[in-house]
Amino acid sequence: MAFTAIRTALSEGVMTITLARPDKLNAFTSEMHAELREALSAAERDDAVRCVVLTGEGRAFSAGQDLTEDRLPGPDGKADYGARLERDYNPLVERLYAFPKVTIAALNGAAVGASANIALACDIVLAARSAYLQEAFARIALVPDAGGTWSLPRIVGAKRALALMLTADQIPADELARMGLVYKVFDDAAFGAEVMAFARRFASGPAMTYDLIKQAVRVSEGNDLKTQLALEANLQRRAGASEDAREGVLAFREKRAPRYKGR
Ligand code: T3D
Repeated sequence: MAFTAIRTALSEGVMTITLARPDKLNAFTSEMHAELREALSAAERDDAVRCVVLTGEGRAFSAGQDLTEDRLPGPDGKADYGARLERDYNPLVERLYAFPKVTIAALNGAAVGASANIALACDIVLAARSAYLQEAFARIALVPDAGGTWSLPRIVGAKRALALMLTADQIPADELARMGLVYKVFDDAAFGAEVMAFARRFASGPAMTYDLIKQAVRVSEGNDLKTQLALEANLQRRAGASEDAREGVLAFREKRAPRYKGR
């Protein structure tokens, strides 16, 4: 499929998906959603892809939903603000949470509205120092969506999440890192190279184990300790039986770097 609203590039096991409507700060359209679905399916299918980086072209990661795009009609034929969420955003967010490979949101610039929350649905968020995140919804009298009311309180606590969502303030990258929303901040000039260097480690890592780690953390919020301990034992059984686990221990004993195959 030829893409127009995004670009994809595969390099050394890292699939970079770039939101590519820079003139409109990479605001999401139906077309962008469709292309992103296609790109994520391709990344999931392709064994050569070990890690997916989602980023934006130009000065923004993405400014959220394209506010000039017509709303989808509801059953009564009137504009229905929930319809696009149900059709496009909710499946995307669920898909990112369940994605079997490591996902990284690389915030090259502003991450606003739904796009801020799409970034938070990725496993790891990296940011350029000039980037900011803005739960901008209340400024246009809308409710945070794309999973923000679920993810933000879990990451920063309910009080801080409410402050971010009620004020709709722009939060700079260094502060995002202090809050735990961003894992690492890199200087703007080195951002692209730093993101690739960071992502490449997952390309040579134990892919199946990463998926199991993600599964464990994904369900931990809803589990009590006993259930989670039992799950860990099961997942460890699976990880321990993998070729990669044998290779990991062997490489340790032989004092060399492991050569993982992802199985
Ligand atoms: O269907 C539904 O609407 C429900 C779903 C909602 C989900 C959401 O994501 S709601 C939140 C939507 N996003 C926003 O409210 C952010 C809107 N944008 C802004 O507030 C500002 O653009 C920024 C603070 C992000 C950046 O400001 P600034 O001054 O750096 O840039 P700018 O000049 O405002 O924007 C540059 C261009 O991008 C400009 O186009 P132009 O005039 O040069 O042709 C601007 O209109 C365009 N742009 C920015 N954001 C959007 C957008 N175009 C369409 N949709 C946008 N969201």
